[in-house]
This record gives sequence, C-alpha cells and structure tokens, in this order.
Amino acid sequence: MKTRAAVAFEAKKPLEIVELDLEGPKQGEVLVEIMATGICHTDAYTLDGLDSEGLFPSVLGHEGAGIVREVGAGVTYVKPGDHVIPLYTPECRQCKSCLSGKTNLCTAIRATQGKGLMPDSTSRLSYKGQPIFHYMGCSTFSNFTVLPEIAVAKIRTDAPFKTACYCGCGVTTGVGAVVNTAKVEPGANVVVFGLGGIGLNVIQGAKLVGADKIIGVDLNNDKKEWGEKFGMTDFVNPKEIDGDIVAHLVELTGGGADYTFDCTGNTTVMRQALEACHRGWGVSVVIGVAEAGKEISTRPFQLVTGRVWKGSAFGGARGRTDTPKIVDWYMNGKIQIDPMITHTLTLEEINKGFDLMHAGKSIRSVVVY
Ligand code: NAD
Ligand code: AHE
Ligand code: ZN
Repeated sequence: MKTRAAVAFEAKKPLEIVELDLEGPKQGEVLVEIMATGICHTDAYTLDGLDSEGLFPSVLGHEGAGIVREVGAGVTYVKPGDHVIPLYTPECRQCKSCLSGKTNLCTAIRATQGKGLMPDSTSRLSYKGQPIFHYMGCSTFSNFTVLPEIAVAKIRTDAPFKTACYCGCGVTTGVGAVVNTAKVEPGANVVVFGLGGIGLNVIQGAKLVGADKIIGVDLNNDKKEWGEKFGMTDFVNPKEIDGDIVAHLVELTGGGADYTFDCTGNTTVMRQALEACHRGWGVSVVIGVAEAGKEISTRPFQLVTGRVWKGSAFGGARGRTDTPKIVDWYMNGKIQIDPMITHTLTLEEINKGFDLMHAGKSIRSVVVY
C-alpha cells in the first residue's frame, strides 16, 4: 500500500513529505494507522545527526497513537479496530530481561530495531524502490506503519489520539522516572533540570506522589510559569544566580536534594544534577539523551559518599503493561496532558514543530493526520 510520510533523507535537512510504499504485516506484525504523533526532542537529536544509531533515509517519530488496521499471521494480542500506542520499548514477556522483573528494557527485537529494521532484518518502507529505515521500531511520522505485535500497547478507545500519543514517550518517560525508577516518596525534595516536554512530566509525577519541594531549573525564564502549572514550587535560572548552581541548590534544599532528574541531555548538567544530591542518599536520574561521543564524569567521592547515579528509559515502564495505565491516569484526571500540547500541526507543517522546539516556544507539538 501507499502511505504519506515525512522522510528524513539526510541529517540536518528538513523532513520531506512524500508518498512511500509500505509492505503489509508479516508473521507476528500489525499494520497501524497512526492518527496522531508528538515530536520529541529525541527525534530532533537524531535528525541533527547526534544519535550514534541514527540512520538515513528514515521515517522518524516514536510518540504515536493509532488504530490497528490489519494483523499478520499468528497475531493474538490485538485485532483490527483496536486502539494502540507504538512502543519503542516493546514487551515480549519472554526474554531474559522481561522475565527478570528488574527492567523494562525488553531485548527481543532490540538488535534489529537499532539497525532500523523489522525483526526479520528487512524494512517494510521504501521509496522509488529503495528501502527506507524504520526508527526506534515505530516510524510514527508515517500515516501507516508496521510494528511487531509485542511493540504495541492496547489502550482504551475513549482516549483522544491527540493527547494519548504523548503517552508513547514524554508523559510515560517523565511520570515513570519518578514513580518506577526513582520511586520518589511523599515529602521528598526534588530538583528537575530542563522543563520541556519531559521535565514538566517529571514535575507532575513528583507532585502526584506528594513530593515537598519541587525545584525546576531551566535557562529559559518562560518555563517558570509552565513548571508552576504542574506543581513546581521554586524556579532557578542558572544564568541569574550568583555563584555555583550546585551550591545554590544544596542551600535551597537544606543540604542537597533527595532526588534530581536530568531532562536536558547536557552532560555538564548531568554532573550538576548528581552533585546537587544529598550526601548519603540522594539519587540522580539521567533521562536526557546525550549526543554521540559525550561522556559523564564526577569525582568518585560523590558516589563513595552515598549519592546514586541512575538512568531511565521510557520511565522504566513495561510497554504493554504500564502504558495503558498511564493513559488511564490521564483519563481519570490523575495527570494532565492537554495543556502541554501547545501546537497541533498537519503532516505538511511538521518541520515547524522542530523549529518551535529549538526556539523553546513549544512544550509538545502534535501532528494530527
Ligand atoms: P525539550 O526541548 O522539550 O526540553 C528541554 C528543556 O531543557 C528546555 O526547556 C531547555 O530550555 C532546557 N535546557 C536545555 N539546556 C539546559 C541547561 N544547560 N540547563 C537547564 N535547562 C536546559 O526536550 P524534551 O522533549 O523534554 O527532552 C528532554 C531530553 O530527554 C532530551 O535529551 C531527550 O532526547 C530526552 N528523552 C529521553 C527519554 C528517555 O527515555 N530517557 C525519553 C524522551 C526524551
Ligand atoms: N540511540 C542512542 C540513545 C537514544 C536513547 O537513549 N533512547 C532512549 C529513548 S529516548 C526517547 O525519546 C532509550 O529508550 N534508550 C534505550 C534503548 O534501548 O534505546 C545512542 O546513544 O545510541
Ligand atoms: Zn521521545
């Protein structure tokens, strides 16, 4: 079949809207009509050529929601008509990682996913006879896409696509990092670095679990009002304080934060986030994705004296099990999504979404097909 898609033909070039050929679902795969997709900073990072796994030409996008239109042989989990969220962190429930109960990082199809291919090592997408790479196993910047059945989460049918798609990455990542990875407890002091589409969800997760102080750190003063909408109690712009940001935050938290979260992808900020933690027990969670070649460092003494450095992918959420629950939390009013969708675009306008993100003018732009 044909599908309209925004293709990343080359790094650092705008996406091009073209009609692609899409092969139908094979054994264990499903065809999904994507109804809406968010634009996450990770899409921009890959398009900018900063991802060591970045491949071109490819169809980016990993924050979608849609409807199953066709299923391949042997598919039992979903049927045509089901509403689903594509999962860049699938859940096979059979691999060593899934069975460990210790991680959400299913390994069943990770190797081919990282090569931009389906599990049988081929692509379903092509343009003028040449294969186009999939992206993060999702490629939601295509109106139709093919996914393994273990890489879709079935969600309730009354959730609007335009907001539910954000649970395919940003909402689940931010809220999940608080609830699943850090396990923030009521009364804790929390510092969130980077108040974008992820950081604001960390803030609302911290508020949800009853954190006490929730301090937001961002270079963009417009983010103060945004943070406050979701439960931030204090705002710090590192450019506007006297002296060192770490010392400032340690002072503000009465000795250091119980939990800090990096939602910037900047390795200098990651170090600051660790060092702003309380001696003896503070936990710092790296969520931001750093560009290829970057490394983090700190004095080992920071760890010897009890600070803990952790990372979180997709908020530690088990794809098929936890994503539908996050959608329920939204539908039941426990968490908010609507105010964060600042821009709704057509597929033809998708490059505007990247521009708005780079200019710090959007929280989430969503393309509605
Ligand atoms: P965004 O562009 O919406 O927000 C980033 C925010 O960080 C902006 O408000 C910006 O002003 C702020 N910022 C940038 N540099 C800063 C600095 N030095 N100090 C303080 N604030 C700074 O991006 P997003 O969609 O929220 O994504 C944030 C990061 O999380 C990206 O690196 C993205 O790739 C990553 N991410 C990771 C996961 C995961 O599973 N680990 C999932 C989604 C996104
Ligand atoms: N491919 C990059 C790393 C990119 C990365 O860390 N991705 C996150 C999700 S970001 C979503 O917006 C993730 O889940 N990683 C786990 C995984 O298995 O990819 C690189 O550095 O090579
Ligand atoms: Zn993302």
